[in-house]
Amino acid sequence: MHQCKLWKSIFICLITIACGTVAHARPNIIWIFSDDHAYQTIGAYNGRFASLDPSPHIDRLAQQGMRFDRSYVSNSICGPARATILTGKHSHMNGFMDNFSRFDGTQQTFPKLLQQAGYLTALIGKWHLESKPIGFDHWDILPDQGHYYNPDFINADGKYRLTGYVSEIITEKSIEWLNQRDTSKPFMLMMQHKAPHREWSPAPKYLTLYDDVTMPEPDTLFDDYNNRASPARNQDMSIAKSMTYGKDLKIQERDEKDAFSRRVLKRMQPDQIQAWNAAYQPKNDAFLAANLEGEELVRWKYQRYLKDYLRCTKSVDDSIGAVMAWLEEAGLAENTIVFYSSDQGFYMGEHGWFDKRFMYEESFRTPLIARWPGQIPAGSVNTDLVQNIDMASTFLELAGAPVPEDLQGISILPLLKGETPADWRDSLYYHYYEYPGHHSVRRHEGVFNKRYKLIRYYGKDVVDGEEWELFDLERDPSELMSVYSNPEYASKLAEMKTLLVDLRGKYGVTEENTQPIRGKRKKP
Ligand code: SGN
Ligand code: CA
Repeated sequence: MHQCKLWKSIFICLITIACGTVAHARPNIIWIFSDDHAYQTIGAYNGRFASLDPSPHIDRLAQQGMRFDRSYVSNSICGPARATILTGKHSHMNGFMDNFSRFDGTQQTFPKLLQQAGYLTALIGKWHLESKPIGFDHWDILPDQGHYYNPDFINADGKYRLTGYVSEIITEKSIEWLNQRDTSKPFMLMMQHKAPHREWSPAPKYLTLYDDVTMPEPDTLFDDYNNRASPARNQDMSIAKSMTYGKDLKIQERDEKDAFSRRVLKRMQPDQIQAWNAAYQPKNDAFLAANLEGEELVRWKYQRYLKDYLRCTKSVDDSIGAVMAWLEEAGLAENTIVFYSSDQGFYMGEHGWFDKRFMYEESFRTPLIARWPGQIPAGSVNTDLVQNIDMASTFLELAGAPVPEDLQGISILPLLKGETPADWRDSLYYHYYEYPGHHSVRRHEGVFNKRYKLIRYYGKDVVDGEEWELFDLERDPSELMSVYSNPEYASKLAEMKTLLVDLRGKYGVTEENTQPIRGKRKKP
């Protein structure tokens, strides 16, 4: 298999070199990645916000390309998702298991392999892997989480600050790099946005967008967490209890810990503060006068959260529009494959939550859309199980480069062409490690096969050290009723437990390699 792929790529190389078209035969790759972008909020995914037209440019990518409806992550949290994409391996194999980790940049990554294959590689925006990027001809990154307003960047020369809004700056930097790149080589650009990560600070021009709209609520905004294991109840990521007034909800009068001022306001310039206050103050005054309580208060928080979040994703969407316009103008729209994805999904009030981490659908799934005219059928939808471990193999195959045997994913190139191999995978493995940590989501692992999902919570603060859930997604798509103890599901449960053992074996999961290494890095 490996040898065959190697010969195929040598053959492609020889042909392209013989024709003198190295730069044009292989596609350019643009990986547009955002932070915490929930598929439910993307127009093309036809969720409850579609009528607001929240993402026209992302939707166009889907109209001209392929939308993946079963795209999942292997560990729903930022740094680990990014390390998985770079290495094509689950967290326990690449060593980056939670946001306390530090990426070992000496290991094999797909950008390094693309460089070896003659690609120019660039990384612009959020990185969040602590160590310096390796394998990029050009890199210009946000330190750690980055800031929305007047962000700092780090490049090979050091740290510096720019004035402006982060999504716009990342777009400008990407286009600037595209304009001055060495055009004799094909390129791979990772344009990685900070938005729409918490604390959801919108761009000045979108501060009042959606002011007149009422955001539709999810059915599970007031979930009671019955019929599930204890972690769903014991998390710290609810809109009702965990959202802060100052930083998250932008009510400066109730900013108990002065978090908003320290984190956001102190970086802003006078004109930015003025625009901010002009937009929020009247709405905040009305909120303070209303003295809301109970469910009404949760509903108000939900509205504020959703509006700010969608204002942030609007800037991400603009960025895609700008890059696509550049490609068109540069005559590269045909020979460039453009992907749009996010490091994981996010809760938009489902189960009463924000944040991610759980293996439940909203955070286990992540958007994935790809456009490559003439190669990917326009307007197509794929429902096969794909996972972020697959991207490295996909990029390498696209570049005609050898795909190392130790990658744990599978190239989705056949899927992109509309041809699902008969032996395509029918199940996925998941493992989340960051506990104790932000939002108090207990460690868990699980398996999923399109219909059934088995989750095993384990370790500290889990009842008796181990708790389980089994969901039948066909009957219970919102995952409100675990059937783990339901005798009707006894044989299904046995099958799923066997699947868990099998996938642990397949991916080399052991007790030893699933212990996160703590203490090497400051708190994220
Ligand atoms: C920060 C956020 C958390 C978030 C983590 C991880 N708190 O700590 O809400 O879960 O990042 O996010 S904040 O008050 O600092 O915004 S991740 O996307 O980087 O994994
Ligand atoms: Ca994230």
